[in-house]
Amino acid sequence: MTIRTGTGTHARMEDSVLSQLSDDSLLEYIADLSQSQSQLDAADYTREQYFREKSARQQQQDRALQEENKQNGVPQIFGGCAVYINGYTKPGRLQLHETLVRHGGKFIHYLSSKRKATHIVATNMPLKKRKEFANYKVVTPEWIVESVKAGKLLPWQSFAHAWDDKQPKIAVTNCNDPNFLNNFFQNSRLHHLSNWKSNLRQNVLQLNDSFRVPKKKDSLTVFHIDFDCFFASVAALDFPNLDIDSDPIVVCHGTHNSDISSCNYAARKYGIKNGMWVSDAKGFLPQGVTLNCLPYNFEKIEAKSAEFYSILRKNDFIKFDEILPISIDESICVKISQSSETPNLRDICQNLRNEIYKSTNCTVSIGCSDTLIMSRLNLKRAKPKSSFILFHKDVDDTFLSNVKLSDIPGVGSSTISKINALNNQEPILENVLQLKKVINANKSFIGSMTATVGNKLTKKILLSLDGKDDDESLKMIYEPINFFERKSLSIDINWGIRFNSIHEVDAFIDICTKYLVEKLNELKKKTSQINLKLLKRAPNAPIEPEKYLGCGKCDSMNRNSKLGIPSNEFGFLTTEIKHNYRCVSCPPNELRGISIQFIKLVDVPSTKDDISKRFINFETFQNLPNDVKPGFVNELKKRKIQIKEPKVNKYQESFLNEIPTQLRNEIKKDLIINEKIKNSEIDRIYAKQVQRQNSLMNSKNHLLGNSNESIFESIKFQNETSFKKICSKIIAWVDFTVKDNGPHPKDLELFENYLDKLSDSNRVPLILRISKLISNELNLKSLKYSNENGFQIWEQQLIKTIIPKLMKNKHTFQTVRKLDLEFDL
Ligand code: DCP
Ligand code: MG
Ligand code: MG
Repeated sequence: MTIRTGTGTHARMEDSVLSQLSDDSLLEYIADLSQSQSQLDAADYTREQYFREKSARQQQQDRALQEENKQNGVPQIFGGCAVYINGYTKPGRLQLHETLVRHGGKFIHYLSSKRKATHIVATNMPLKKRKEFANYKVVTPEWIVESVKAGKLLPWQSFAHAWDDKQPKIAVTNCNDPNFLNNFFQNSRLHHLSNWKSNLRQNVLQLNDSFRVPKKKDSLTVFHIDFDCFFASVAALDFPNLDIDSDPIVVCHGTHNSDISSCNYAARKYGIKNGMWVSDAKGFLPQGVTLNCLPYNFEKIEAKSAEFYSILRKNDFIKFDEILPISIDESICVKISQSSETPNLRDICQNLRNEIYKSTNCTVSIGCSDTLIMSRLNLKRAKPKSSFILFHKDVDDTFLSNVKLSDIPGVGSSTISKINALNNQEPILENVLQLKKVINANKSFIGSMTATVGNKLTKKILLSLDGKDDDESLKMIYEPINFFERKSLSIDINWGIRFNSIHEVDAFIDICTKYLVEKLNELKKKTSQINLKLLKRAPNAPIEPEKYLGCGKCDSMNRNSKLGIPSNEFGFLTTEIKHNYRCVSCPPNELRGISIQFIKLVDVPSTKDDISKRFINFETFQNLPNDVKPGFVNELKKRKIQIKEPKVNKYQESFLNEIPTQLRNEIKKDLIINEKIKNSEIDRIYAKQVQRQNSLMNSKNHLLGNSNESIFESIKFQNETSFKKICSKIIAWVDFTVKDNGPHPKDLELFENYLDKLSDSNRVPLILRISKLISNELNLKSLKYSNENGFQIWEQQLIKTIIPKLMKNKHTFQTVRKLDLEFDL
């Protein structure tokens, strides 16, 4: 049978239509065509026409069916949806078609540019099709089935194909793409959270005028206010069909291998928790209950949060003295209590909650008390959609029995298991009341707790049993500016990291550093410490983890460097980080995550101070050892530090004028030196450098036994004490004995003795040095003598005796290697 294809461009378009057909529809088409062939005016009838006619016929039938169902009161939940069904589906195409039409949807016969489908339904989605359908909402047939069951249109995202799990949905998936970082940030909730938090905190610092910081003697009322399942509530606003109170809703990037950032209380009812994987969460639901997976709406989240904070600042019920930002969805508000009035806290909480709901359409819960810890515990108790008020003096056993140990801030699973171990696991302590009883029954328990979890935490836990705060937590209230000040800055990427070469890693480090330096400059800060944290694929983990471009199971490695002086210079910082990368052993292709932290931020002095400090005295420079001068000249130029003589200040000037010239010059010199020590950065760099060199020298001397201060004696071998000479002797010895029957057993015994002494006194690098020398020597001789008895004895000696001595002292070996000692032998 031949099928007419028309001509020219027309024909090409038709081919594209054909290629979109599933096997079923193609067969259907051929059958149809052959049946009606006799009726056709063969010359004009093209596939295009055929489909148009068939489609029109079909739509007519569909409309009739739809109308009938509508009359019978079948809910028209798919109104506005135009659905194309691709390929083999389960349930089958006909059944889906009918279900869809009965419930108000439009069935699209074939895809063309003219006829836009709103959704594509498919059970399987081969790679080629994924690309082709990249701009469509592609769902599994369950979307239709489950929506009908639920009697309402469920969000398509919950049924999107698993390949939607790529975290950033935009096509930039390569960490070597210059836009990668922006893309990652746009889609990373953790990045958003940390950014929002720091902006909120920055605002606190700026708004400090409108604050009234309480004094220690003031009595306080603390309101801890937090949105209920914040991301989920905000996301649900875009899906009016869903009921936040009864439909299980989660917010995540995909429908399978992605984690849940927020789940609503209807989902929590089944055991689902924030942070779980979607695929795991689905397993918690009984049959017939659908998990609604909604996408992030970062813009809306930010807007809702802004409304929230604005109501806290301005409302008709209470003027807070402090509004402390804990996070995007959470604030601690403090009111200094006036003894003259007793406010109706219940009303205040209720009014605040109403007001926030009116404005944001999302609910908050409030914990209210006279201490921080109690307001936090009350908040837990209040959740969701309510408030709870209890002052610390009213804490009773019933309340404590409802507080889990993990509810106390700073108490995590490790602390809990330590405490349980102290109690011999009998009974397992779950709530705070149980702990209180153990402590009351056994006064020595506090001592044991202090010894295992530390003094600070023990104190904090004991205080919270009485609903009281520790001093550390109270700093938030009494020193808010200091508390909320930015103390570190970081970038953390654990998705999409795939490198092939060190150059790619370096380029990426440049991008990250540039980002951090921009932030530093915005904050007008410098960093004095850098930490590089890497995630390296765990040895047993697959090359590609389940989560698309995720980090999978990893080992984490860390490298910290304290900078001699705080810096905000891109070149300097990025070099330091690249150096750190080279210090940890992680090949580029094993890297799965990079995190860079700038720790201990310090203020950049105002420009005026800065300039006055940016000089170095000529004498200081002159006094530097000649070999370090050129290096410093470059460094000074780079930092725009000038070499010049500082002026003596006015007071000093008038004092100096009073004394005889000779003496005056002496004193002036002294003053200048002192001034320079106080002011110039270079002295500190220099002092650091000298200190570092000295400590290297000391280690080296110690190892070689050269130093007078070394507590170890130099070790003798063959009546030699100089390590250099000992090495020469060993080489000569090897050289002489590889050729025939090998070293004399007696000599070997003495040699081994010497190695043991080195090892026992932690001089492992020297053993390393010796083993390298012998190994080199054997390599050189291998061509000629590898069959000789002597050669083989030496080889065995190296592998069985010398190298094991290195491993015996593995710890020292590694530490010393880190020092990177060079022996000039
Ligand atoms: N969030 C996140 N990842 C985290 C912590 C928080 O994505 N590791 C987001 C999602 C949350 C929002 O921040 O919705 C607020 O965090 P909460 O801890 O307040 O959690 P919820 O508001 O979701 O729930 P709850 O009702 O328990 O406050
Ligand atoms: Mg919350
Ligand atoms: Mg919160």
